[in-house]
Amino acid sequence: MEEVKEVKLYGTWASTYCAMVEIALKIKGVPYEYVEEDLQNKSEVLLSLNPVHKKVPVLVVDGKPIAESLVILEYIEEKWKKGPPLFPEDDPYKRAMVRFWADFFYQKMVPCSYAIMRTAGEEQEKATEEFIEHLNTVENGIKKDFPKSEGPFINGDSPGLLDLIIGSSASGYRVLAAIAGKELLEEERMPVLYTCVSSFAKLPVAEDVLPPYEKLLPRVLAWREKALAAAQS
Ligand SMILES: N[C@@H](CCC(=O)N[C@@H](CS)C(=O)NCC(=O)O)C(=O)O
Repeated sequence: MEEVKEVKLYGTWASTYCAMVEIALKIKGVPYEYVEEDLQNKSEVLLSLNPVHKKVPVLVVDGKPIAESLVILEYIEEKWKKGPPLFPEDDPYKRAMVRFWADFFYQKMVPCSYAIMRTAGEEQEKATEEFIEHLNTVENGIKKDFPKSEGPFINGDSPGLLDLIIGSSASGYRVLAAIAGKELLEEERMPVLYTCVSSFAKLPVAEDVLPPYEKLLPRVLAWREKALAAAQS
């Protein structure tokens, strides 16, 4: 394989998607340069690297850009095979289940979390109940599909793709809970997810990257104010 000369990650500090990618690079031991983007004033470079979605994260490897966090994570796994594996290596069925639950996170949980952040009253209560239901679905699904997981992570004793995806929202679940006024990720009711998220957040590679709750909360509250005002106008 050709040797990689330059890896650049365009991101923004409050983004779960960017955190997943940055932590994956750290897990794999890939040296990279991080470029912080201001999403209110996107750089021309970002717009040229991701002209389709105009979003972060974008990973640029020797000048070639890759967008969309899940696509990037799979690329990282394939490109840097020598680092710790992000997918179960022994079983195509397990790899399919990793992809299934990753897709569930993106298709079901993310839209629901946005609904909690930008609504109030009954609408927000409904979104909150739906989010808790999704967490329970993932908890039960993970127990069924990865029953012999040893260690705190869904992937075993080291974090894999699902741990990255679910664990990178560690502060995000707390922020959502604060906004919804209701506990979401409860240790007693969801021990597998709770252990995955709390163990992930304590990893040195994650601690360096994940936004602290105290910094994330005001950012999300400001975004929420704007979204609520826009909905009323
Ligand atoms: N599906 C994309 C979502 C990325 C995304 O939503 N990024 C946000 C930051 S969290 C963004 O760049 N927003 C800018 C915009 O919407 O204009 C992924 O998985 O990478």
